[in-house]
Amino acid sequence: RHKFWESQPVGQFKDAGNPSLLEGPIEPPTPLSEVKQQPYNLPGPYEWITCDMDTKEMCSEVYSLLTNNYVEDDENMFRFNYSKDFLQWALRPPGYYRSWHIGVRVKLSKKLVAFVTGVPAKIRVKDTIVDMAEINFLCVHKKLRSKRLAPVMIKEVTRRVHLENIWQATYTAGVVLPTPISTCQYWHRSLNPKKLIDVGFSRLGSRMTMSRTIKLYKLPDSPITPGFRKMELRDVPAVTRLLRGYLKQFIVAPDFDEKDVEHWLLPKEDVVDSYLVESSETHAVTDFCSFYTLPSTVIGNQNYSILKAAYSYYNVSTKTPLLQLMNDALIEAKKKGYDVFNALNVMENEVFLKELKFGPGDGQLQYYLYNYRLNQTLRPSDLGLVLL
Ligand code: NHW
Ligand code: EN5
Repeated sequence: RHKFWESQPVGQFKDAGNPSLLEGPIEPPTPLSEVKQQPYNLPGPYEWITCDMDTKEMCSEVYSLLTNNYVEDDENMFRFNYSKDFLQWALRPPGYYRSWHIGVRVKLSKKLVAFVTGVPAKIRVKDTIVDMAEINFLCVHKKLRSKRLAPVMIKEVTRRVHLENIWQATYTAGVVLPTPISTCQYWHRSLNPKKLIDVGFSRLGSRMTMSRTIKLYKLPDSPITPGFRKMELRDVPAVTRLLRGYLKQFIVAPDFDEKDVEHWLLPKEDVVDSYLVESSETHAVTDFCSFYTLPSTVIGNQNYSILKAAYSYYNVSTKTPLLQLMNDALIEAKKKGYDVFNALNVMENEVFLKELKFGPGDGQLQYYLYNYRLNQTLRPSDLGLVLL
């Protein structure tokens, strides 16, 4: 069934629930001198490149490959359209390795035809903080699909991660592979219902008119919570404390320091938005919410070419009810012109999804660990991790 994945150090379907298998690394690290020093072989016409994401030219090439060939929904109506600024942000966090930004070109034409990336992250699994790679943006050009290029891409990124003495990874995918640590559901909150219906993202409910639908999803013009404002650089220490305290309760979560919070959560226009609640009395930061911007190309529509989507990222409530905090996030996203606000049922998100009129999507997201065994499937609410 899974010729490639059956050969990899990942939990296998046949091992599910076998208590004699211990939690933790599946294979021990090998001495660095034993890591393969040469890249894996590619079919003759292709060559490996390391992508320098500092340059506009490289960013543009990657952007074009992904914009035309990356993830689509199951009916091929929408395709993720990560912006160049987003890619630069996603791929250059603190401590990133340029060697983990891997491309494949056609030797003759120099055309970029495949891509995969890793970025380093400290991920806590239960009580253990593990140095990992977060693997993302695996993409093979549509014309080169089903030629077993993906396993070569995965083996090559694995090799380059090993060369940095890192032996575990985490990744998410829409497809089921051996074997998910958790299966999560996408939920969607309409902000611009008329456009969503026009492009086929959502459907007019039965016994609903367009004007009733628009009214149903109406939001106030500005946030309701006193002290709600955009996060600033000076807030990094307080937000780091708040977030670290919050993420402790989850079984799998990132271990963020101040440098990470500055990178991942300080607002960056059209990439990541973060808000907090500052107490008027103590000036303490009591609550936090954030979302990232990931538009999708609308594949065959006469009227619209882009769907502007916000994705719920990290949220923490200690004083403001999470419901009210997220309602304020929806209001900000609406003000900024987003068409839809998406969220996974991870962390405590279940408490606001239905109440704030999110509806379940047709997509799921599987979470995975590489070379790390967990003896239980986790509930989405056990996950404190959001990958881009
Ligand atoms: S998930 C998004 C992945 N990208 C897309 O869906 C874009 C559109 N699709 C494509 O570009 C986020 C191609 O269809 C891809 C597959 C490239 C997906 N993950 O070349 P073949 C990520 O980026 C397996 C892992 O013939 P293809 C996370 C498949 O099961 N494996 O297929 C990435 C089969 O193996 P099997 C996937 O369609 C995590 C084999 O690939 C996969 O031309 C990567 C077939 O290869 C997926 N999303 O290309 C793992 N989709 O055993 C990182 C298919 O079943 C692991 N496959 O025979 C950790 C590494 C680091 C470790 C460090 C210690
Ligand atoms: C790793 N970082 O399927 C990323 N999206 O539900 C890779 N559906 O947008 C992970 N099919 O349900 C990839 N509208 C996994 C996701 C791939 C993309 C994907 C789904 C998630 C999605 C939409 C559009 C469906 C179009 C037809 C959807 C319904 C919305 C409706 C709004 C009103 C209330 C009820 C729900």
